[in-house]
Amino acid sequence: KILVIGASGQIGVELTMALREIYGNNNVVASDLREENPLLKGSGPYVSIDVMNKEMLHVQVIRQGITQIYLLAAILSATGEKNPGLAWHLNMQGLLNVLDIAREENIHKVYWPSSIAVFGPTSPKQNCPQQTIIEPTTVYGISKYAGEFWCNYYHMKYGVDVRSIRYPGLISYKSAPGGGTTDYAIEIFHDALEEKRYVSFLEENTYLPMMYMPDAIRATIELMEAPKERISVRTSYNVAGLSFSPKEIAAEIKKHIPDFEIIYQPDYRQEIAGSWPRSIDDAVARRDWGWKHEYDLAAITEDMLKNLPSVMK
Ligand code: VAH
Repeated sequence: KILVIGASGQIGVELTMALREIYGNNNVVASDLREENPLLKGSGPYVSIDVMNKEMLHVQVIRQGITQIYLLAAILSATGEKNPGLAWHLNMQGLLNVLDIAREENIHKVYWPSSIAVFGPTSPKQNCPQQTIIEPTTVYGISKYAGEFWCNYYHMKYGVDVRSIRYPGLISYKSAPGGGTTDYAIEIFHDALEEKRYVSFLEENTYLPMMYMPDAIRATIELMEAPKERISVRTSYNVAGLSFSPKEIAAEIKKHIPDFEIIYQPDYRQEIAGSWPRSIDDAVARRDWGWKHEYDLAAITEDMLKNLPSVMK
């Protein structure tokens, strides 16, 4: 039985839906601090869990007969810079609670996302490799990089089969984003449809590694289903989708909404975005477990503009 912690979040909702599709609704227990997301209501078990309450989490893992844990709960980059202490505490302690319970209860597999946010200004900007200089300059990046080493430690010392992916910015329409710097690439679609105008908090040529949610969900499942002998990285895998700038995504939207306009008013998130690579080298994930992304900017734009209206009403 699988437990998804953070099942009401941007990734959690879609990951829970995908896992239920594969393993059966009642074999995937959704949990969050917040209430159950409407898209999940009625499709399977839901329990309220605070990942910071280790004892309660431990009880639920035993009571629900959990054998796999997906930990999605975290405070993202932009929110994290406004609440450094809380971001560090939740992101770090939440992971340590899960890793400890996984060791004690012999949980078969654990999934925990890292992020391209681990890379800092001293990392290569283009095709940033799996192993390179990594000096994060955001609390979120620091917590994710430290978490990667804890995952590697629990695998090395206790044999916990924990696997991880460094997600790029994720674009989706089914559930709201969670306070990230890359959220502009989601907000732009909402505003294009509602107002035909978007005020971008990043400068026009800020290239960032991005990925459409269907690709990210598929990457997660493919990694978790890969034979353990294929897994050579027990910190976290680079995976790449595409890279684009606010200027480029705006131009793509204009192909569908000709009078759409964008203006640029960079804020504190510009510095965060500027510290990250422009593109990622995912050769190791491709070699180890056959990763390959599918959605390009044209396909993402078309799918977002087609599906967002039905979600926004
Ligand atoms: C954020 N969406 O912006 C997340 C992600 C690479 C970015 O980690 O914080």
